[in-house]
Amino acid sequence: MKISDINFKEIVSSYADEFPTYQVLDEKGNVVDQEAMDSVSDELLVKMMEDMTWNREMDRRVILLNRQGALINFPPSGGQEATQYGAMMALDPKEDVLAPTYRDVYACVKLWGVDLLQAFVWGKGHVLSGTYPKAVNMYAPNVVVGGTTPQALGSAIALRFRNEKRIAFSFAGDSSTSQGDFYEAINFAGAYKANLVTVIENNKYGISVPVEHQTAAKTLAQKGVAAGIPAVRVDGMDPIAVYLTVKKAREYAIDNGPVLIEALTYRYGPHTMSDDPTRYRTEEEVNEWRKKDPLIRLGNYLTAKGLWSEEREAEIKEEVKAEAKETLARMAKLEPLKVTDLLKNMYAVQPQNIKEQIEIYSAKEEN
Ligand SMILES: Cc1ncc(C[n+]2csc(CCOP(=O)(O)OP(=O)(O)O)c2C)c(N)n1
Ligand SMILES: [Mg+2]
Repeated sequence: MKISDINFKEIVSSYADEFPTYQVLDEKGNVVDQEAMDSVSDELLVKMMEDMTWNREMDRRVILLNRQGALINFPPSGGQEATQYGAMMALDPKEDVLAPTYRDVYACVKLWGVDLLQAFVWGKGHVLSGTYPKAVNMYAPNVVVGGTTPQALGSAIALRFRNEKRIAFSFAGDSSTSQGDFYEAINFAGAYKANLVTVIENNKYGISVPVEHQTAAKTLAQKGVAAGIPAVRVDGMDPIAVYLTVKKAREYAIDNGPVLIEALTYRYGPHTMSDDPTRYRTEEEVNEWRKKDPLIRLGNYLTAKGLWSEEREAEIKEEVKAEAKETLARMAKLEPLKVTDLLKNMYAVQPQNIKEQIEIYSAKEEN
């Protein structure tokens, strides 16, 4: 090759071409990859539909409860269910270690053994929200942007060293990929062949900042190239495509090392309840994404097969209503949080300064 052959424009555009977007069900619910579809049981698809319906309704209810002041600081996940449920259903909750973000809390309730009460008090910063039984293999949902992948990496390296046949999995927002922590994590993961799978939930925004303002990279998947790890892009509104891609990645990661998956998705609601998305995105854009909705897509497919109905959907909505009501009643019975509760839950082995603080606050709380 000669220096005169160098074409910078071609080089940079070729990166994006490397990453086509995989899909199994198109926006109307038509199968575009029959072989992939045949590998998934009806039973699993119905469960997927039920769980995503649960999430969508719970999301709606929790938004209402926020507006009534019963719950605070909630990051809605409506729109992102295909990515969250597709990915987590491909994991093994008894074996795999999960590092979720704040937006994945409700999927952890449905699929990972977290109590709904823990999700309800999570926004209040209650210690209960981050203290799980040993059987729940997960880190507390992380608010630190870029924080989940380094956490999962630690577990993933340990799993490789011990030659265990399971993985550590992290979700990461698109903004995570603009943080140094994320690059460091995937770089180390590659070097140590860590049993790590990371799904980037690319919902196009970090609060109000669009992806195009965060990076010049045309895809986020291409960030895996520099780490020397395989990366793919998947339609994050297609739960089956996400499920099968993560399943395949999990198998690969156990034998070989890390995989990075960029899922193209969208959040319909605000970033959190204190955000006004109309200030940075148009109604047309939201409506375009709503057309890609995972519930409509999978619902159409399952209805055509006689496996889904409006009655079933209504039943689930009623269940959610009852579950939320019962959990609010449990929440009302919780003792108010004390400073010592926070201090006592900070370390497994308490350092001297924390012990001293516990003593000081215990005395105050007794009065
Ligand atoms: C290290 C760090 N910087 C800034 C913030 C404030 N913050 C909270 S969420 C958020 C945007 C995250 O966007 P993204 O990673 O795309 O996830 P999404 O909210 O879209 O799910 C920011 C900047 C934070 N929590 N942590
Ligand atoms: Mg985002």
